[in-house]
Amino acid sequence: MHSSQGPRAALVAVWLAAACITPACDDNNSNGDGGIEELGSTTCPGGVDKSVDIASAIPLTSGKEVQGFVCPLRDQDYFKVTNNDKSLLHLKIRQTVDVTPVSVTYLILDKDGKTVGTAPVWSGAGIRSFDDYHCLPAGTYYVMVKDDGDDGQDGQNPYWISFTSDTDVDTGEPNNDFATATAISAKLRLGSRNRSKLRSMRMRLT
Ligand SMILES: [Ca+2]
Ligand SMILES: [Ca+2]
Repeated sequence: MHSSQGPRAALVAVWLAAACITPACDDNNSNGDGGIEELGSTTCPGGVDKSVDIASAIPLTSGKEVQGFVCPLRDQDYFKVTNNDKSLLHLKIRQTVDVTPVSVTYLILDKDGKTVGTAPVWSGAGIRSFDDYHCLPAGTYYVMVKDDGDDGQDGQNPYWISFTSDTDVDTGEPNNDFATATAISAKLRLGSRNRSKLRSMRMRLT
């Protein structure tokens, strides 16, 4: 009896030991940070950042360009930016090479993680580079940089990101959204030149 319990107890002990050493699902992995301790320098020689969410966002200083890497796979990098009152968030993100598995793209999130801005669809050739304005109320925002498609990583070739708050020179403001759209009449107005053209067309037709 004791002899039959012995092997069973041993099996349970082995199973428990295996369960303990099996790596658990790690939130950091799903957020793109493979864990700086988990990856060697050969995978991401540029380094693995610890920016994985809004709370760990890297603060950017206006006008100062900062380097980042999309590595490891599904890496997401968060940057904290501040938009001043009555201004446009001017965002620049550029890659340094065109032959790379990574195609950078970005989202702009508010403090609650809601998407309030997106990168335009990239249709250009060559090195990917964004230089875009986003009309946003004054406040703090988070730019999340990632690979478009989440299927590329590049630990050798960085991207660069910078921002400024630029004054909006549009004299027609405010008309930035549906609520403040400028109403225009659907009535067709013909100038004197067009009226005479219309008369001559009518004469030729009759
Ligand atoms: Ca990164
Ligand atoms: Ca990251």
